[in-house]
Amino acid sequence: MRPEDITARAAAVLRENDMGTWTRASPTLYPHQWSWDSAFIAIGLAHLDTVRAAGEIRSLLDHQWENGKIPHIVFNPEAPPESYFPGPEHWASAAAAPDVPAMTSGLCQPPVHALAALRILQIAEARGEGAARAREFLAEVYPKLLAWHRYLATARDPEGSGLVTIYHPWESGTDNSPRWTGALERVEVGKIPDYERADLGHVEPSERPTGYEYDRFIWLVDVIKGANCDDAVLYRECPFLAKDVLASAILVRANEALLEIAEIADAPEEDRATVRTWIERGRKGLEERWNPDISLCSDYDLRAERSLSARTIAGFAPLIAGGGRSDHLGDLLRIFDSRAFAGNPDLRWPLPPSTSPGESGFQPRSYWRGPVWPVMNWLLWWSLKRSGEKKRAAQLKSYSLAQLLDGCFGEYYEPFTGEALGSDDQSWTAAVALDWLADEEVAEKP
Ligand code: 9WN
Repeated sequence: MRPEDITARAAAVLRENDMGTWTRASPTLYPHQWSWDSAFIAIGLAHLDTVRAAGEIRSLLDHQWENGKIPHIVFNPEAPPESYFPGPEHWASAAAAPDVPAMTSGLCQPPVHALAALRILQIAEARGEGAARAREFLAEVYPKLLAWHRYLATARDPEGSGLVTIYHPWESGTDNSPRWTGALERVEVGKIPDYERADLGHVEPSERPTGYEYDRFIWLVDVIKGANCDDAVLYRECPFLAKDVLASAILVRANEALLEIAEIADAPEEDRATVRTWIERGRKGLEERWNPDISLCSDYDLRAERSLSARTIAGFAPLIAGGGRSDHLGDLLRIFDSRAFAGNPDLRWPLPPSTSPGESGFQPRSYWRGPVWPVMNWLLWWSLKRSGEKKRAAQLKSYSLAQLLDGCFGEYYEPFTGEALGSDDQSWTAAVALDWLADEEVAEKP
């Protein structure tokens, strides 16, 4: 593909996956609407049509739970039951409570939504069209975003630690990452009925989580359903209970975006004071999870009361949250450039693998255990830019775009060969490409 064709191809991928008011994550592997995918997709869509981009987030928020939770999947009623497992029928019993919207999963994913919503306005301003409507949209969704962040700051952080608790690796969005190996090993699988994995019909099994991992994923879904997704019960009983530093870092930045949205929505000062407390608490919580042995941030297993110290891209959480200690930023940049990540001399492109090649759980083809994820590079690029690391950011962007010249818009890439893996025509890959390509024009507050 020629560089000048990327924009048109990326737009075509989003069109192909457009289901009218929402976008499926990919054409076959993921026929539903995923929470954090949708947020990234909205950023890409905004470069094509800011009204449609706002609609993407609105359609997700239409399925928000009463308690503020944004479900990790909103199921497509038209998708055949065998197209994705576990599908809506599997989750139905969790939605027993009358206030739970039908056709949603009971989990959640990292809170990128406020960032995406605000970016729609920034893009509208850069394009010189639709800014007034984007502002109206932000005022409209502000209470929902506030409720979402409040849910994360309370039900998912009863300790007031500033860190988000998850009940399932799917909630981290980095499902089979070595981040969770230790915590998953401690999960004893109970009785689960036979199940058939739909993903293996679409993707090479070596590129997907293993059967061992899936049994634990499905067992945890059953435990969560069995507790009717009640956070207090899950806090007591869920065998997997962990503090996720990546989701927590994203929440810090999302809260900063929410403060800007609060201004547009003319929200009461009391709300803003609360959001400022969450930001402060989040940065403090991440500081406490700094692991000097690996110069990265570590997740925490609340059940085993111990650190989960794998070297993965989630460890860059303080860079993503921003505003942390400058000596830690220096350490993070050193690790980022080192052979543990983007400086590894064997890489096809100097782009950080999802798991460090020096880590024992590293596997270059297996999903979050090693492949390079364009969407993660977008997050790191955006964070580097916001930290004033313009040169590194520019390099990350240009190599990421070079990687996408294969025209596959892969879900993830083999780090040493650059081969596209997982699903092709993955919506969020196309979306971040569109944002990279339009980058120069979009202004953001530092
Ligand atoms: C489970 C849709 C989602 C992403 C996740 C990614 C993968 C699902 C799966 O696909 O997870 O939620 O079936 O493997 O890990 O980050 O949101 O693209």
